[in-house]
Amino acid sequence: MQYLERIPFCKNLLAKKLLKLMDDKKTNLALSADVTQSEKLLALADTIGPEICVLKTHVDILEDFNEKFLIELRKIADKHQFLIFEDRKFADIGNTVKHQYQNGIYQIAEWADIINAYILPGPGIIKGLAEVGLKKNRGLLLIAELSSEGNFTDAIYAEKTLEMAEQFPEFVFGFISQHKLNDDPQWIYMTPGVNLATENDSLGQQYVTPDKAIKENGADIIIVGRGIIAAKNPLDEARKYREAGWRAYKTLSS
Ligand code: S5P
Repeated sequence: MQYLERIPFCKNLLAKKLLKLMDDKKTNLALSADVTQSEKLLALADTIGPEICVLKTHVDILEDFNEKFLIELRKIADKHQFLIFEDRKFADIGNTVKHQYQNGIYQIAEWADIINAYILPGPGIIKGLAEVGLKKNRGLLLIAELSSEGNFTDAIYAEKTLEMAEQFPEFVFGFISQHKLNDDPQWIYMTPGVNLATENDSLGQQYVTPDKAIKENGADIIIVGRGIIAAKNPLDEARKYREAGWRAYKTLSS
């Protein structure tokens, strides 16, 4: 199905917005902007912004995090029309994640459209995050499968994650996964561990190509980090991934 055809099936409002902007901008590329300086992150967001549907952050790796940075990032996101995904991977009980989401130094709920979480603590984690995020029209991705070697996210774990998502479709709108879990058009699958040039790193990361992620494994959005940000010319590289991702989607949906 094409992105626009899936919109009526989504119960989460942000998912509708995301599918619409992917179609408008003609991109299914997410940039993982894993840098440690805020100026560098802002420069990447501004340069690569026109190429992407989502910018993924790890805000806790910034050495110079400050409020001005957040205001600037939000401005750039609005200018280039992409969503911000803070890859916080929440994993605690409901009451704790609620605070981690809305309080502390980062106040993630104030600026991140998308967050993600593990189901390990049970449904309370989703309820806690939803108490904060639903009224702000945010969305949650559940981590169903990891890309790294030796991980514990087997088929049973992924199936349990899907079952949990089905209980909270107003807030959960998809998965971080390596494979599509079923054909329900409301779920958006985001796949990290994508690289055109290499198959792994020295710390267990495992990569597939955009083509494999989308055509064989059913990803909707490819998440690319070092494949773009470590390149000599990140913008040129981002365009390559964008083109590869879009071509794969078009082949499948036409
Ligand atoms: O299974 C996963 C889940 C995530 S969110 N594997 C991952 O690599 N990630 C994240 O995607 C990881 O935290 C990093 O930010 C990004 C991959 O970066 P790359 O440089 O390896 O492309």
